[in-house]
Amino acid sequence: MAQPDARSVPPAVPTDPAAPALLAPAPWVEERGAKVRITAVRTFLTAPHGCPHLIVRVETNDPGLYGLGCASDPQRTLAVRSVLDAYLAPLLVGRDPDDIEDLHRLMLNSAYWRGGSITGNALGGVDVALWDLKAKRLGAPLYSLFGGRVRTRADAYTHVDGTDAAEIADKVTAARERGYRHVRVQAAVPGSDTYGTGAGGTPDGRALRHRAVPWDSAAYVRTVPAVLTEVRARVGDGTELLHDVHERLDPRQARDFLRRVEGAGLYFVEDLLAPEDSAHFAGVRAGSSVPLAVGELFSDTGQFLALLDGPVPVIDFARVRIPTLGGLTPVRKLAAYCELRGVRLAPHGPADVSPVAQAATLALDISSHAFGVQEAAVFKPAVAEVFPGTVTARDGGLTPHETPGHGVDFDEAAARRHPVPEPLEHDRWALLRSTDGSVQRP
Ligand code: GCO
Ligand code: MG
Repeated sequence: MAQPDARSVPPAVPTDPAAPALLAPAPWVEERGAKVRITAVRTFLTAPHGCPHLIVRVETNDPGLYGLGCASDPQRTLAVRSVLDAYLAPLLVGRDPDDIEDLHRLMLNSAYWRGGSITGNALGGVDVALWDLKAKRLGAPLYSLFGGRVRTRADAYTHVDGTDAAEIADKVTAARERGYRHVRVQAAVPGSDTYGTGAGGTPDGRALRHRAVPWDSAAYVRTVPAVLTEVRARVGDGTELLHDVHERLDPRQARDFLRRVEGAGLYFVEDLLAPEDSAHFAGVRAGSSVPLAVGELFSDTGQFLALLDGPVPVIDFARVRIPTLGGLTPVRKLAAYCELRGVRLAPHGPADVSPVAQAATLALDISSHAFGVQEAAVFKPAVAEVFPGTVTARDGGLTPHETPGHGVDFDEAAARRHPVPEPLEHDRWALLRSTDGSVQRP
């Protein structure tokens, strides 16, 4: 039968499930006589935590068999959804969901041009759903497909922030009492915008149209290392303290920051440099013993290789974000390489990563020797209503479900009760300017 003209624009909604896939299935599928077929790839937008979550549901001709993935990119939600609805859904309908590697490469090639967070998150959403589906078919928890457990739980870190060392130290102590051994500390800087200290919106939750104060790198470098060092003095050595620079320093300022913060004994400093300045990690690293974590802004696993290769890796932790990197399929390969290179995983996981993605990440955490620590979102109560099975940290750790799949479900009716805000606030990171008026990396 003649294949439809490959130049025809794919429908925005899945084609008739009984129709053959747009392009010929893999050669072996017919011989295998596989019975399960993808009948739809559906996308859902919901915001029970306030930030938009984009969920992918891969459905099959077995009504009870479906997989769930997360394609959440708060900055480009509608673009990612369009890639899924207009391009990936029609490509996948009619195919056998079993051959995840084949389908991942098929989806990647279908875009032709590589990379970017929009493509990454769209592929990532489908990929996690396919792994969830496969595990459900096999009746096994997802981590079991990755070789089983290597640890009982994934150590997690929580966030605290404040204006002075005394206040922050009290919050660190409170986090310890909740069982966390790892705590990320962010400190406000008088007269400067700062990341992670609640300056992201107005008191009534409206999106900022501009930042009230500019970012002042010099003030940040003068202030924050001293606060972190005093927090360490107050809380003692029993707690792992982390800090996120959030890509706001240039290489010179980064070297100065590390010199000043040596005495705080940090577990890691995150995003010390912007991705565009990654070539400077080797030089920055040479002058300091402070552990470095980077990667949440990377949309291709290849961006890590420059930091992992060479005589000695120039980072200590890979901050992988599974949706953005295209799902578990590529990230599992990166995790294996990290293990070989002695670099630890510190997967990204604030509240703008949905509980579906968190559960998928947890399957990797629990089965990889490279795992180090997991960022753990503290979700609002409504999240568990939309995502039954949401994993929450207990005593500073996360434990995966033993049920088949990643263990998190999706309640469509509940999701509709928590619609995404209109218009979608997506330019929070474009509003920041530095003291000289130039646009500041967020
Ligand atoms: C982190 C990250 C987040 C990002 C957010 C962007 O370390 O958790 O830096 O806070 O800013 O995920 O959408
Ligand atoms: Mg970060």
